Amino acid sequence: MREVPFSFEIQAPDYVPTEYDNHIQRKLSSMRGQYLNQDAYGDMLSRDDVLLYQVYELKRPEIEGELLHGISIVHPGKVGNEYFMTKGHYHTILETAEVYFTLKGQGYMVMETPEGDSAIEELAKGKLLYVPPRWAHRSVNINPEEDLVMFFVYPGNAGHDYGTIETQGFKKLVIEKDGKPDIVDNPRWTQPEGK
Ligand code: S6P
Ligand code: ZN
Repeated sequence: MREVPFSFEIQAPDYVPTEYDNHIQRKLSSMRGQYLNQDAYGDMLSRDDVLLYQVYELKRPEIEGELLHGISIVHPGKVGNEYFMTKGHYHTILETAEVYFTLKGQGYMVMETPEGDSAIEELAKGKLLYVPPRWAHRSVNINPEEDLVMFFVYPGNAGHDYGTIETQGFKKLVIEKDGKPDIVDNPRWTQPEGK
């Protein structure tokens, strides 16, 4: 791993970085239990294990002081009426933030805290989103035609905690209603204990 400054390019139209170390491809089968409409999920999976999103990461030491960074690409589509989205996670070290800069497409970042606070911010080309420490985050692509492409950067020691979200999802869901995105309560979600 290089210990000298380096640079690379992230260019339209596909925004795949000219340098990367890991290429993660998350398919429908890795999202079991995440979409509200389980029948639609099962039907879709029986036809094809669709590619939902991809992440290109540059490898850096996972220690305080380093910055992990790369590109995430969420493809367009829906499971039932719920848009394609990332799994979503808390950082293992809760007190670590993250920055997302949208390069292409349209979507929402769905966020919440362990105390049950919830927030949703629009993602659109040219917009920068700051996700403060303690906020779990999931990106959702609401454009039926286009990829949602974002550059992200976060502390090297942050780590990923997927378990909490896998268990109960996020408090809010982004679904399509009458041809438009709509934000609704997740009926599976419950207030965290003692909050
Ligand atoms: C990592 C950062 C992104 C996500 C990516 C995929 O902290 O938030 O790189 O990993 O957007 O989402 P997920 O929830 O599958 O890791
Ligand atoms: Zn993150």
